[in-house]
Amino acid sequence: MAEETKVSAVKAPQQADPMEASIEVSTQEMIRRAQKLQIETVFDRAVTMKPCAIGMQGICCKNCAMGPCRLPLPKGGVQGDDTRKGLCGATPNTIAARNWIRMIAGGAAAHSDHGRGVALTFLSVARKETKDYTIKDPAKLISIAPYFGVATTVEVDGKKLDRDIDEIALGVAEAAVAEWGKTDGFLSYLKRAPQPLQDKWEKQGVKPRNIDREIVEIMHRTHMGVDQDYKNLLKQGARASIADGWGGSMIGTDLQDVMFGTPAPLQAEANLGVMKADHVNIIVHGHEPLLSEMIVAAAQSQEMIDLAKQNGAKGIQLSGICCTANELLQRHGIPPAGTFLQQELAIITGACDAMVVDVQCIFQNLANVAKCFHTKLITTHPIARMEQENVIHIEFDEHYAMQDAMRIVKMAVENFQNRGAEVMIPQHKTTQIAGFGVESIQYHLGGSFRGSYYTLNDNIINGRIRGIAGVVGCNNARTKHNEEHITIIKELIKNDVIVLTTGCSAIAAGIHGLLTPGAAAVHCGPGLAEVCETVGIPPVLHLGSCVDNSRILLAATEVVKAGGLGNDICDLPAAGSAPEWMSEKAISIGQYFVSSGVYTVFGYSLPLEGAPVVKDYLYKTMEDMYGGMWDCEADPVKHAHKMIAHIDKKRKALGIDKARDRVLMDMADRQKLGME
Ligand code: NFS
Repeated sequence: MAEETKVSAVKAPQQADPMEASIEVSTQEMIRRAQKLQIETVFDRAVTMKPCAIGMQGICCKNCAMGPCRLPLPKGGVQGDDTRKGLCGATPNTIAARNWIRMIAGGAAAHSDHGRGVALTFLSVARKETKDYTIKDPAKLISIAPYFGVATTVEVDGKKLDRDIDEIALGVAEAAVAEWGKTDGFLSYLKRAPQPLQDKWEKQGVKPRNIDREIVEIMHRTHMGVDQDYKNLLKQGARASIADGWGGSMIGTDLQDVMFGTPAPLQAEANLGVMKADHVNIIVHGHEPLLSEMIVAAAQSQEMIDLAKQNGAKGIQLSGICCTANELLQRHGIPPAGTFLQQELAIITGACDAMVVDVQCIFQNLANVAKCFHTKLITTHPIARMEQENVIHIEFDEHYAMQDAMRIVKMAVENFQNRGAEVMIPQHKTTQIAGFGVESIQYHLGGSFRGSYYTLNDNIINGRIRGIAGVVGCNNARTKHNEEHITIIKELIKNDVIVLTTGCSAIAAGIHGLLTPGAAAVHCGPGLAEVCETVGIPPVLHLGSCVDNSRILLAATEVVKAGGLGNDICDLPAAGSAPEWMSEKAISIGQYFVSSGVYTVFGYSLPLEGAPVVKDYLYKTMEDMYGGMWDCEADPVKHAHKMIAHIDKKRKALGIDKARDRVLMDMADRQKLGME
C-alpha cells in the first residue's frame, strides 16, 4: 500500500482537555492515558478540526459538478426578498430540504438494511437452512403474524386448532422480506398505529409503499433538477422515515425478539471497568446482533473457556460498544463497555484482545489505535471493511454462523498472550437494570383490568407521573461527552417525567447510575419516586438499541389504547429528545417520531439555520400535519424544560393539569405535617 494512504495514530498538534471533553471519569482517565502514549483520539481531532459553518447551516449543495454551491445566510438574516440561489437556481429552501431528506435516506437505509438482514436470516430459519438460529419466542411470532396477514389457526372438522409454528414462521418470513420491495399496497405494520394517526398519514399522502422504494425515491427526487419544492421534498422525507420506524426498524426488532428472545428486565454492569485484566477481553461493536449472538454462545462454550485457561487467562470477558452492546445487554446481560465516544478508549486500555465490528458507528481510526497495541481488529460484514492493513476480515455467513463465531473467539483467546505490559483498565463501573420493552412495561406497570397500560395511565392522569419522555441517540464529539444526556434525563425525572431510553443515551444513563430502582429516591420528583418505589422499577427504562426505538412507538400506542389520554400519540403528555445526536439515523428517527405525533427536541445544532423557511416548516407547520414537530436546544436544562412545557400543554388540553396540582399540594401538605 502506498505510504501516503496510511493514516497516523500519532499525537495531534493540539490535545483535548479531558475535563472539557467528558463528564465521565473513566473517559477522562483514558483520554489522559492516550495523550501520554501519544495516541490521538476523536477528542483531540475535535479540537484541531472545526466544523464547516456553511455545511452546519444546511445550505451547501454538492449534488452536481457545477457546485458545490454555498448559500450562507447574510449577516443579520435575510432582509427583503431572499435572492440567494445556486447555479441552477436552487433556493436555500430546496438545498436545505434536499440535504435534510438525504440524511433521512441514509438513516432509514441503515436501519432498514439491518432489518432486511434479520428478515433474511429469519427466512433461512423458516426454511430450515440454518441450525444455528432458532425460534426462541414463538409467542411473539404468533402475536405479529396477523399484521402480515398470516393465519395462526386452522379449521379442522369445524374446530379451530393452532396452526403449525413452522408454517406460521415461513408465512411471516416471506411476507416480512416482501415489505422491502412489494409492488402493491402499503407497509403492513402501518395498521399497528392508532387509527387517527393512520388517517393523518393517508391525508398527507405519506403512507410508505415499500421500504426500499421510499429511500430510492429520495435519491431520485434530490438528484439535480428534480423535486424543487421544499414542502414536497419534506413530505417524502416523512414517508421514508415512517418506512424506517414502522417498517424496517420495527420488523428488525420483532424478528430479533422472535429469534433471540424478547428482552425481560435483568441486571448487568456498565462502563470500561467491566473489562478484566486477567481475562480475555472481546469487545463487540456495531449494530447487528446476528453474529454477536453467536459470539456470546462461542465465548461461553467450554471449549473456548478451556482454551482461554490454556493461554493463561482466567476466562473470557465479553462486552460491547454502541448498539450491538445494547442488543446483547438486553437479552443476555452482557455489559456495555461504553458509548460511541468510548470505542477508541476501550482499545487504549491495552487489554482488548479483539474488537469485533459489524456495521455502523465504527471509527476508521480504530485501526490506527489497534496498531499501537496487540488488539486484533476484526471486520465481519461484507459491506463494512477498512482499508488499513492491520485489519482482519472474517466474513460472517449466517449459514455457518457458529463456525465463524468460534474462529473469531479463538483468535481473540490466542491473542491474550501477546498483551504488552501497558495495561490500564479504569476501575469504574456501575450496576444497571436493562431489558425493558412493550411487554415488560405492561407486566410491571400494567394490569388486566381496564387495559394493559392502565396503571401507567392512571398515574399519569392522577398526576404522579407528569408525562413520558423518550431520550435517545448518539454522542457527538462537538459536545461534552454524556453531559447533555445526563443533565436532560435528571431534569426530566426531577420533574416527574418517566424516561424511556435507547442507543448510546441508554448506555450513558447506565454508566451514570440512572438505571436502578434506587435512582428514584435520589433523583426523582415525589410523584415519580413514589410510583417507582411502589412498582420497583428505575425511573429511566432501557428499551434497547436504536432500531428498538420502534418499541417506544408501540409503547406509546399501548398508552393510547389503555385510554384516558386522548385518541392518538400526539394527544399524550409526551416528548422526544436526542441530546447529543450526530448520525443520519438520528435524523430518520427524529422525523419518524415527529411524523408519529411527537414533539422532538434535538441538542447540539440542526443543519437548518441557513434556510429559515424550511426550519419554520419543520418546527411549526408539521404540528398541523402530523401532531408532532421538531425543535433544537443546545442548553440541556432549557432543552428539558421545553419538553416539560410541551407535556404540560398536553396535560392542559386533556384537562388533567389540575390533578397534578392536587398531588403536589398533598405532598407539600404532608411534608408540612411532618408525615414524610
Ligand atoms: Ni444510534 Fe446505535 Fe450510538 Fe448513535 Fe450510533 S450506536 S444506532 S447512531 S452513536 S445511538
